[in-house]
Amino acid sequence: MKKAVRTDFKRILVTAALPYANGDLHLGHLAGAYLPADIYVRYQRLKGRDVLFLCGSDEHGVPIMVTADKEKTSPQAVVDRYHLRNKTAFEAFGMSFDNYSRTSLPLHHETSQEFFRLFHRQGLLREKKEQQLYCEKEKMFLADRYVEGICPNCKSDQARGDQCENCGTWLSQTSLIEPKCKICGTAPVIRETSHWYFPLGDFQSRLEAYVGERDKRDGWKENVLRYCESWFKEGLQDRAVTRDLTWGVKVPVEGYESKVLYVWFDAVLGYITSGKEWAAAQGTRDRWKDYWLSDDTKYVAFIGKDNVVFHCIVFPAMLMAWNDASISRYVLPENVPANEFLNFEGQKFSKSRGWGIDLKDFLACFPADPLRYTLAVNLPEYRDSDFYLKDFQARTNNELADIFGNFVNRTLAFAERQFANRVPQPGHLTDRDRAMLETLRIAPEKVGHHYERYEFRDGLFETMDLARAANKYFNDSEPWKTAKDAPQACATTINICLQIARSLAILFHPVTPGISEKLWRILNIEEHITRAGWDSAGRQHLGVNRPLNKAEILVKKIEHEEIQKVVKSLENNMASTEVKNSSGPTPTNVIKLDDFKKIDLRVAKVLSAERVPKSEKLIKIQIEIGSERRQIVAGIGEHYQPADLVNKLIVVVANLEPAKLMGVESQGMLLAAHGDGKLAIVTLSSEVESGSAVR
Ligand code: B3M
Ligand code: ZN
Repeated sequence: MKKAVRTDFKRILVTAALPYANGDLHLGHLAGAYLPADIYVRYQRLKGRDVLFLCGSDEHGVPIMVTADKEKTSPQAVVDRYHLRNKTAFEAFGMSFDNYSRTSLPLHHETSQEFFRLFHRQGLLREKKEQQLYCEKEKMFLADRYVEGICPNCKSDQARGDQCENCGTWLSQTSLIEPKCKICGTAPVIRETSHWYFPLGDFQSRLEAYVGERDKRDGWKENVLRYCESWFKEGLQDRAVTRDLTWGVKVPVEGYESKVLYVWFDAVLGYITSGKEWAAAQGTRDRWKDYWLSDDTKYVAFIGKDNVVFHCIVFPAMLMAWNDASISRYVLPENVPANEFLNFEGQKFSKSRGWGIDLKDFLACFPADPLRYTLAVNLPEYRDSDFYLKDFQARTNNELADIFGNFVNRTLAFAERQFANRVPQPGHLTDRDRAMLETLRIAPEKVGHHYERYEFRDGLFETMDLARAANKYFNDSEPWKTAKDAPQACATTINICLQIARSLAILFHPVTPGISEKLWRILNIEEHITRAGWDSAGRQHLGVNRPLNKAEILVKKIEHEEIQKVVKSLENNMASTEVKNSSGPTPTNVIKLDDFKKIDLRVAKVLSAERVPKSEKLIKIQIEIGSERRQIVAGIGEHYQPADLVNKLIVVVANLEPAKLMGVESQGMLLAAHGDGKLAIVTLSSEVESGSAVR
């Protein structure tokens, strides 16, 4: 069943996650939170709604301190640099924030301390003594990411003091196995310290009710609901909201002068600060309250999937706690449309491996709109998705240029040649004309229906479909023929096509604002496009005889060489990070070649395979390793059919101690790649003898 969306509100408040000012934005960030937020906001503004769109830099937290240590500079210098860079890149990308703030502002420190003070005064926060890791060499407690070690849950060796990125588990740092100080690499000791805790657990039932009710009212995304459910199922716990660090918002309580607020405590409040800063800059100091402190506001918080718990659970609980204790009442998110992740050319973006493209580098090569279009088509709305450079080129050339651009160019060329570059007077309407106008009439509603529901891919698809229909209408109407033998019919066709061009400018505006505004100028319309209004795209607005401006190519195609240039710079990036990485400190998880050689990897040929009875996962496989026969059992049954395996050349660990799986003996283990719920066994593509060694 389709879920409802809430429409009974006066204003819309939209926030997009505050990016850390600790690195450059890359394309993955844009697909997660920023582009969807911008499409939504631009659409709502076209609908004539009162929207406030806020963002800013998240400038606290340990990673920023680590960067500063590494560069032998101050955290402030680091955030100054990246704040400016990210703000500039966002502007070039066409983000239409009303304000882009930063959390190192004194105004923000005041906002955060106000929240903390109120909670503290109310007796809501609990002070606890606890054991923390302390580095005797650096003379400091190793909060959060200052410590790394082995995850007690999944055994990944890159778990950090607050979280294991591999399995997503929230960790208490003393549970890390073999912890090491991130700065000096030595093993820390345990020392006692005290911290303030927010009683998140006390809010569990209210939070569950909140999520359920908002979902009913505004149709939350399934992925977001699932994350919330799993948090609720585990049971919410008290969370420490202070840290033994020097960079951040000072804890406004006696005896805590040397501590700061936990970065997530202050970061979510950065949205509120951004509103305050905006209002002050407008000369209307209190106007932020119209949005933040009003029941008539619909608040939508756009984020990436890794931030769900903070926005659907922690932040609402903080706002509930504030509202319980104060006469001013903050609006809670009506919806938190979180996207999954975008990969780049089939792999995760990774700064350390130099994999991926920063926004500013990309925009140095290409304009923003084709990028916005390609990202919008591939948004990871329900599952992780991919950005491929080839796809970027194909989408730009075959869709944006060949469908939308081409339709507009042909129409304008006809208007210029046949009708002195004016909107011609239409004549009698044929069935085809009427059908086209009907398609046009319902288009804004169709696209808008999806945008209201945060279904941006579908909305864009409908938009491009209108351009497709328009191209077909142009072809079927054959104006190049009617120009000669039925000028009235030709005038009708071109009039309708010009009307559609105007409509397309409006309907594409949320995704490709630059292209739309260019088309708007060519159509010589004075009124600002946002004023024209979304719904007007269903009607014919261009008056007969209105003069048009000189046409220009609407969408420039992307040449193969331009793509190659990007591929080259990507390769250079990777090469230089490899050099950097290899000259850096020795990772703690290296093994000796001799250790590796102990593992006897062999090519094996699959002779036969069958499922282990009563198991969905296990497949029993008979293999041949040279002249030897063996049986192995592998947990690949959810990904492979036994028949798919026969005759495949696979790689097995031949000297693994035999084990029993569901009572069936396994004499070895096959190699398979695991990732994101997918699994692929390692197979050899060219013939090698079974029994060959793999090194
Ligand atoms: N800075 C994490 C991130 O950039 C964090 C978001 C804060 S939102 C208040 O993904
Ligand atoms: Zn883990």
